[in-house]
Amino acid sequence: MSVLRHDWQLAEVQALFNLPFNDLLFQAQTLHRHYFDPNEVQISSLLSIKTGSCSEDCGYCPQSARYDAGLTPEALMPVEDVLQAAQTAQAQGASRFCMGAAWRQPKDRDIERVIEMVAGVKALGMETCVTLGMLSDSQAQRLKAGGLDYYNHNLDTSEDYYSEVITTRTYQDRLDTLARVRDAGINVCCGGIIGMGEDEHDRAGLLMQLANLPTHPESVPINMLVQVEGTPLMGTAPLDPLVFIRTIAVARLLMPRSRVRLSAGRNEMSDEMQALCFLAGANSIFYGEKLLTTDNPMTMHDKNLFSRLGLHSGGSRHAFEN
Ligand code: SAM
Ligand code: DTB
Ligand code: SF4
Repeated sequence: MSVLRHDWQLAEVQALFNLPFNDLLFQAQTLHRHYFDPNEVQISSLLSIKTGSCSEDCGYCPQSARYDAGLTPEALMPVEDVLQAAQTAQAQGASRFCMGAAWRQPKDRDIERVIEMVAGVKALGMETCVTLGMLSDSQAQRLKAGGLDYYNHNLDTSEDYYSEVITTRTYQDRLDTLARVRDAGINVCCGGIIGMGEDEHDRAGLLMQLANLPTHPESVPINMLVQVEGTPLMGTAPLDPLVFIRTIAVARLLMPRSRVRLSAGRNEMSDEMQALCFLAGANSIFYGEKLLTTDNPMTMHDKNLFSRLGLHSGGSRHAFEN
């Protein structure tokens, strides 16, 4: 039906964004059905394994040491506590457990502790994902040897808008880490944040960058900015929900075989907006009452939403639907 392309031009991506809404959603849903069960949504749960005191200046992030978002910093968690949280997430229906650390980059000794966590989570029968910041070649290879399934590292926005949001590392630093993860043979989870004051050309630019990577990321998280008091991006003009839904649809069209994850920001979305995101081709969510530090919808609410939409969670469907 379609070949996977890696040579998208900005004008082509902008033209998709500008299609009549019904045409865009129809195209995205049609392609989605070609590659996926349209009623299956993969469920990941997140845990912050090291919280706050981060040296970076990402303007959206409550974990930066530069902003006072009122959160209590926490050192790297003990392995047993992480495995306890993973078991709880699995019992609630998650098939993948994603562990996030507020680091610019991990130290080699941190990697060893994270690998113990990965081994423990895998032993439960869950897929593993970690997001630890920038990696060296040897750290990426060490994580692969330790059995890691996915590494999350986001481009966050377009190359042009990037320096408005982050100054302590470059776009190229991010592309370099993504290449190291890919070369190590780890699945790539890479996406961005919508609603940071960027314009249409930046949203198209972000998706174009993701689709033009040598291999499409297996997983593409599309986050809607969670505005946190104390961060520079607090007070950004709210995004038109229809623009967010269009972004999901264009991601689906550009990366037809990837899991597009409706990520942060669901707590601020109506059920109807989420339903349109699933129609546009989103087929993964973060599930559980916390993202890393901010609130996510209540689990009962999500179970009820899945039931009302006739969605199921594939492999873990029974646990999720109970
Ligand atoms: N410190 C590591 C890093 O930045 O690569 C890993 C953790 S970091 C919190 C992971 C991602 O969470 C960021 O790249 C960003 O896309 C997303 N994120 C953080 N704060 C957010 C917010 N307030 N709203 C939406 N997404 C956010
Ligand atoms: C991603 O793209 N979104 C997740 C995950 N990858 C690590 C993180 C969202 C964080 C939202 C703000 C918070 O809870 O601190
Ligand atoms: Fe640190 Fe990651 Fe937050 Fe940036 S997004 S401040 S690197 S925790």
